[in-house]
Amino acid sequence: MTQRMHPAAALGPSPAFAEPVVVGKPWTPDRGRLLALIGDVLDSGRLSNGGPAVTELERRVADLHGVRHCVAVCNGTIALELALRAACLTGEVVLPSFTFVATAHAVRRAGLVPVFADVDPVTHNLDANAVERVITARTSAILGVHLWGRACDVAALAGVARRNGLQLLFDAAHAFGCSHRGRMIGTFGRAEAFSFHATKFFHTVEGGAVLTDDDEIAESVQRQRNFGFGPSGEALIVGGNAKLNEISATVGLSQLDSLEQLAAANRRRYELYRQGLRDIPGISVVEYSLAERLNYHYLAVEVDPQETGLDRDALVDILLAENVIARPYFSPPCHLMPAYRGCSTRGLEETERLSRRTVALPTGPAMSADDIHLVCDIVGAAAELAGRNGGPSGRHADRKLGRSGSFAS
Ligand code: T4K
Repeated sequence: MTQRMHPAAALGPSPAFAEPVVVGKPWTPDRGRLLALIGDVLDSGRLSNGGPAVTELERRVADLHGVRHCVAVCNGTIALELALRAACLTGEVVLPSFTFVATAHAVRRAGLVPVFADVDPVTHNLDANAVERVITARTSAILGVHLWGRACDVAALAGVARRNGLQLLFDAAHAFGCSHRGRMIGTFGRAEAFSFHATKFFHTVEGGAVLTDDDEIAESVQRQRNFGFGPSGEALIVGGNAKLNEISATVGLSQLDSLEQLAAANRRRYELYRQGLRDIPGISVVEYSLAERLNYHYLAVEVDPQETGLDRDALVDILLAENVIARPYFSPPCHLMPAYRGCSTRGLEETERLSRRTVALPTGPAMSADDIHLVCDIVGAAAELAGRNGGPSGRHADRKLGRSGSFAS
């Protein structure tokens, strides 16, 4: 636990936080109960291959999201890849570049060609007009990403898909327990893929799932995850091993009753950040629609270098020196990573702008109110000093502030 300090002290020679505070610190509700449940799994002797914990997890996650099928797998990247394969796509898939690179990897790993379309500057999600501009005769699907747990413009994307004869799928890695217009994310498009990674709102340490109302997709993902086996035990297709194990499923089950409590705790932290950052010029916290069910798991902030006086990377460095490990998500965007050299880089202006400006700050139950006040104080003091020293460029601000993170006088 951190002692709250005056920002001037926080930006002094020693870091404001004695220990690093991170984005995505894994959460489990009750360690004693969890360890007892894991003990039961070990005692049962059934550790994998579709045991009772995975089956129960699938049923409860499907019920929670109001969807016919939840097929649990070993991680979110594979969930997406298997969903894309199950949809029998060909050629090109349109997706955002402003996402975690796993989205693009899943497309490539499924033998498809990723074509990046720009995102909306306000929602950070795929811009339906930009999608329409990159569709060709080879396009077979649109893959939206509900970034930060905020839903894509599902209706607009569905319209584009319908007009062009395309399938629509979603990467819902950030959106567990979130709704869109009162309907749970997980029920849109032909299928949605979730990540249950340790850093996510709901986790199974590693894990993921495909949620779908489509029986064919569910059956295909079930086969693909288990060596292609059909009901007879013979391999009907060339499958792999993408199974979730019983201990991971148990970690997930231990959280399911506490998700509302966690979302409420995250929301309180979101409000504290909003208040604490409200008066700092050029710093804006992503907005959530309070009418929706949300997990408030990501505290994403945009930094306007002209107004703030320092750029996102300079701010990340200053926070780092204070032991605040902020994450410049998603930077670089997928299309600028070496793995995607050769993909079209045109028309991605908003993506590139956001990837220079956006940063995720630590939140979640491990962050106390005092911790959040302190992070806000650091951001405020950094912006104030950068503003006083007059430089909108990160490098300029950096010189003024000192690379060590303590402010040079
Ligand atoms: N689609 C989207 C939109 C995604 O965001 C992701 C994953 C996927 C698909 C793929 O799902 P998975 O295949 O991962 O299930 C992290 C996560 O590893 C990744 O799951 C997540 N998105 C992404 C946004 O963040 P990195 O490379 O930033 O991870 P890392 O190890 O640097 O950790 C991030 C932070 O979490 C650090 O501040 C440290 C903290 N952390 C992490 C772990 C694993 C902990 O405190 N404890 C831990 O055990 O990717």
